[in-house]
Amino acid sequence: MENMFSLEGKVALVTGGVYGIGFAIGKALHDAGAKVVYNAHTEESMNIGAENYKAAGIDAKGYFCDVTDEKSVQEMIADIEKNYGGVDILVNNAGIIKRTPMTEMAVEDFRLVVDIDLIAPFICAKAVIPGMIKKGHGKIINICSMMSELGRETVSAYAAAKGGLKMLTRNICSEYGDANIQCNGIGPGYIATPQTAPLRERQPDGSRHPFDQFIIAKTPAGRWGTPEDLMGPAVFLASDASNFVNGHVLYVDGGILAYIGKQP
Ligand code: NAP
Ligand code: GCO
Repeated sequence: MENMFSLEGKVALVTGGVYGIGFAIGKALHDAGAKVVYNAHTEESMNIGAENYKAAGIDAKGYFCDVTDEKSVQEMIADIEKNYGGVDILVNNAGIIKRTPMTEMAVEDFRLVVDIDLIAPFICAKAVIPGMIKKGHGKIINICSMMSELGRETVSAYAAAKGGLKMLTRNICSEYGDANIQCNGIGPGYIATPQTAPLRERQPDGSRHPFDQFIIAKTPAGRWGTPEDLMGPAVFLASDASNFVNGHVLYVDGGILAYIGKQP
């Protein structure tokens, strides 16, 4: 059983894997035996990534690369192939959110969210699939969201992109399943990371943010998730243990999607 979860000899690329969910997944894949490679698109994030992996005692390789830039992604993948033998596991983690009511949202902002959260996973998957076909195996994990299923005020672009990412996941499965490539999603619930920090800010009187209270009440587990909650599911979907799981989104949400909510 233990060997089914081993990633020994595998190379894993985690996009934007410098902190938050991406870093926790990078660490999990390393702990399971993989060589971890990540990318960042700013000097600051490159430095944070280098410090975080060093502090965790992990010899990870960082690339300076914006996931929306196809040429830069292709160059990164070619370098990984040359120096580490190609990508066995791709985790499309890099992502952003903009919280703006739809009728006030600039089309440029909507496009930017779709560019990073949907088109970049296409660019990265397109870049690694030929190498995976040659190897005879591959795992692609797309980091989806509650918003792959649900809407809410202010997140139209994010929900459109993450809903699209769920369908890109199913389509990669449909198109490349016969090449022994498994493409699945992880749909994290509400996870405490910099992305959600504004939703957890304390109020001037010291009380919890109303959204924070709402999420605690809406989550059967009664708490926010942590990046560490995603480590086991990521190893499962990256390993041989999930070889017949394809086109699936594994929601790791403390039960949010199962729950209608408390009676007022
Ligand atoms: P985060 O803390 O904001 O981290 C996102 C990472 O993506 C950062 O390292 C960021 O780098 C990087 N990134 C953004 N644009 C990029 C680009 N163009 N090229 C390369 N890297 C880029 O977010 P997180 O909460 O860990 O979220 C990680 C993923 O999980 C995202 O896809 C997010 O949508 C998804 N997710 C999060 C939650 C949650 O509750 N936190 C729930 C469901 C899904 P910079 O900081 O340098 O921009
Ligand atoms: C929001 C949140 C979310 C989460 C996450 C939920 O404003 O509603 O930021 O969308 O980050 O993706 O799964």
